[in-house]
Amino acid sequence: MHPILSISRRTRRTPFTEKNKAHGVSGYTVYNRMLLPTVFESIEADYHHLKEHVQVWDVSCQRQIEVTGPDAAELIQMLTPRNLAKMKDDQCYYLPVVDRNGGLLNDPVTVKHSADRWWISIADSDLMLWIKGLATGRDMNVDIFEPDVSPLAVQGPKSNALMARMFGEDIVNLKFFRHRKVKFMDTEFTVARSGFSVQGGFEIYVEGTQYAEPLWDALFDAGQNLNVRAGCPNLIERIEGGLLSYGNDMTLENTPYEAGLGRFCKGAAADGCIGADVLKLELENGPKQQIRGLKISGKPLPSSPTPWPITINGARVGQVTSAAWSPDLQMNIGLGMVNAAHWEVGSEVTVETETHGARTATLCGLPFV
Ligand code: THG
Repeated sequence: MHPILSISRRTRRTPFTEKNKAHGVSGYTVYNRMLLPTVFESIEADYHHLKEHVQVWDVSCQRQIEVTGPDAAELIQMLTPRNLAKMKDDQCYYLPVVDRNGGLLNDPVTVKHSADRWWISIADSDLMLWIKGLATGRDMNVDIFEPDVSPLAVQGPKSNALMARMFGEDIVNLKFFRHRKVKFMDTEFTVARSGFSVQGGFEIYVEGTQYAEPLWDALFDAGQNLNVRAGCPNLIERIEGGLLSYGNDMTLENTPYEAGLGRFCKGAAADGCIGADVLKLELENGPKQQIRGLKISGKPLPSSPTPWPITINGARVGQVTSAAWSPDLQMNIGLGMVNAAHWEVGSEVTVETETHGARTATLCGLPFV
């Protein structure tokens, strides 16, 4: 028997929950204490559709933390080793956020509206408490709160076509990780070119609940002959694309260098962010382990909530944290942390699955596609 997950008021619904149901959602997870769809038809069918057409995703669980006030820019820079000095008011940045040990607290997308108004679009951890604590401890002049904003992603190769029909041709000129305002009915929304797939697309930051269902319906009306469907972040597609999931592929136990996010940490020491000295040392000495892709042999493997040990001659050298069968690559692909002594791309390792025995695997770089 499969036990069910009981949902109560503590698990927040979203402004799109009824729409997901109407469009056949068949699996959910909980993310930032909010519902996040994981499956509609099947993970494989959803995957093929995402790579060919266009999908509308309820990613309301990517909650925003709004930071406003004269000290906002200074506070945000304290959070991250990524240098924000050149960030423009219409940019989004992917930001590693670390503690004093260099451990990852979250990996949000940050939306800069102006020097004194930011949204931090968080992954699954209680980052607002950390930020409020810092601001309190340093007596900074800022307001920090979770606004009523629910991101709706439009992802897939036909996302340009759908967004152009909705908001006018000029929207296709929006560059990667830039944002602008678009009009809808008698309101306007921030739209960015971003999203948790590598198929291309947009994220609409829907403010309030009043316009959520009308916006959803308008997208489906406009996308009818584009074969638009309701969808969600897809496990297979995001592994192929090398997109990491906080809490799965990296946790507080990992540094940004271990997670392969070193390219987002330039200037860490110079900017004196929290954890800068630890990260500087790690940059000099190299991390003790690092994320790798794994090509795992044999028949399709199910995904597992428990990491699979990676071994060489019986000795543990790492663990697989996400895995799936890729229909397009016709192999099992995975993401895992591997110790420095064994992390060379091309190395042969063994993956000890829980239910399907030991499989040979080869380490590779990311992304897969
Ligand atoms: N969109 C928004 N908020 C989010 C996510 C999102 N918050 C939670 C979670 N997803 C954060 N994680 C990621 C991980 C990767 C990317 C975005 C969010 C991503 N990475 C690209 C890459 O690694 O190739 C590009 C990064 C860059 O060049 O800046 O897009 O999806 N709003």
